[in-house]
Amino acid sequence: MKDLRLLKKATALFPRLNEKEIAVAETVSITRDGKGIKKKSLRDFRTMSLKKGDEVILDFGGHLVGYLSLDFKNIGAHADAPVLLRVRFAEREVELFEDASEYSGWVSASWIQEELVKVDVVPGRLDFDRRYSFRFVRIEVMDISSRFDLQISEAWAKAVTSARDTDLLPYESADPLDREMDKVAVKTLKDCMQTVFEDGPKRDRRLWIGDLRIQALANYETYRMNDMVKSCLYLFGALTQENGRVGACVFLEPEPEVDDTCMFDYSLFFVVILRDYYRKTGDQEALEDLWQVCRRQISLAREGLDQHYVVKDLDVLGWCFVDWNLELNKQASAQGIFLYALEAAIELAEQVGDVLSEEEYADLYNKVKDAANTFLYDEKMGMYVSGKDRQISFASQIWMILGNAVEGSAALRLLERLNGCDGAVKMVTPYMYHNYIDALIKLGRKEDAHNLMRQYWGGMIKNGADTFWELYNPENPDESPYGGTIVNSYCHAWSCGPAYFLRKYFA
Ligand code: RAM
Repeated sequence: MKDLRLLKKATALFPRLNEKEIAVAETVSITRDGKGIKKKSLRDFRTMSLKKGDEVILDFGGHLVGYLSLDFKNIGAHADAPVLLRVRFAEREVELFEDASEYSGWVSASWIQEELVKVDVVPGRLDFDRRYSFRFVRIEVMDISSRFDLQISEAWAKAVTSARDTDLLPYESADPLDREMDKVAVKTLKDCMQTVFEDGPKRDRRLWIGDLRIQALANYETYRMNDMVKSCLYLFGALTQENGRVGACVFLEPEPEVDDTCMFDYSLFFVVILRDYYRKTGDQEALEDLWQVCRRQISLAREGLDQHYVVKDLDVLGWCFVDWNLELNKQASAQGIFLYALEAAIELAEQVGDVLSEEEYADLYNKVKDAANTFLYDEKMGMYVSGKDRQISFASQIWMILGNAVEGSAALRLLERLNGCDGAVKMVTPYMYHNYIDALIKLGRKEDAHNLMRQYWGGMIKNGADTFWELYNPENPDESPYGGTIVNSYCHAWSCGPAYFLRKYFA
């Protein structure tokens, strides 16, 4: 379904992209042995004379999203044949050690940031048309005539983002790690801020709703580009699926269009994002324009309940996202997320003056909450269970806490039991860790939240992150669920939460 009126409002609010030229910081060599990856400074690339088989690695000194340009010169005879180059772009050094031809994961290999290019005219310039997300560029001379050598006489990148540094609110802290976490989180957010809030500028380069929820929160504490949040909300609201469901993500090109992926939790987050946006801005126009979309999400989620008001568990892969963990059963998390979204819907119903919906949702909330505590709570274990195998997971407990199925000291005791429960299915993404931090803060366990943030996001920093990653397993930092780090995203929106938490709760 396309609502052209809403779509027009969405596109009218698209931000302008700002460009900045970035110079190469260093020419480096990057090697790996049993002890890890070593980066060494080399003499400047502009002085190198490259023959067949030679290579050069440029370090731009920090993560950027944009377009690379190279100037070339020939040394020796007039160029009598094209130069064949392989150019690889990497957000982290580790990606440079992977061979794209060996990649066989399930995410399309076309995401791999690598190009084979022919340079026909030397001396001349090569401007890359495709936008890349990178810090390192490795250029290999695959073939060149023996009558001349290649010199890269200049290299620079045009970085693009819609975030404006001048708008960034200051953050102060006496603690160096907190400052660093904030800096890296802000940079993550900034590089994901393009025409829309992208999930990752390397992959998937589009607007996903789960990521948007966290980006919007971080944005309110940093760049405050609230119209950009509004634009994204209108995009989702304008481009729903056939039955009116908000899709999990939206494409912009060639025309704005909703994806056919839908997820129980992601559709509901539309309501939550609008509530957060409304709290920040008091934008009555947006609330009135988008209220019916919210109502539809609630009624679709309601159709997913059984006769006892329990979310029906489904066997369909990806029916509800929650976390990138294929082992995880999503039922109890979905129940908690429904409660969480219902609370937002009740608040919005009141603001928009829809008394009937407000009453209906309050009643539904109580029923879904009772159902959670009657059918999804195991008295003996003292924990929420999910699915027919009664799985216990961090995600289930966290979402029940965030949805207020359990509160106060009872919720604190639940968390204690959870931490003592060896078999509980763990969290695998910064996205789910974000929700855990949120739950800890909600229960007044600020110090624990802070420590965990320092451990988890601080762990990425220790591993050299200058933007935060899509996935991080402290026990195996280079893990990839996709079959190779070359398709992992190392600047990923849902990881930017520390900028929100630190500024809002720890400043
Ligand atoms: C990943 C995306 C995005 C996330 C979805 C569910 O592929 O990168 O961040 O929201 O999956």
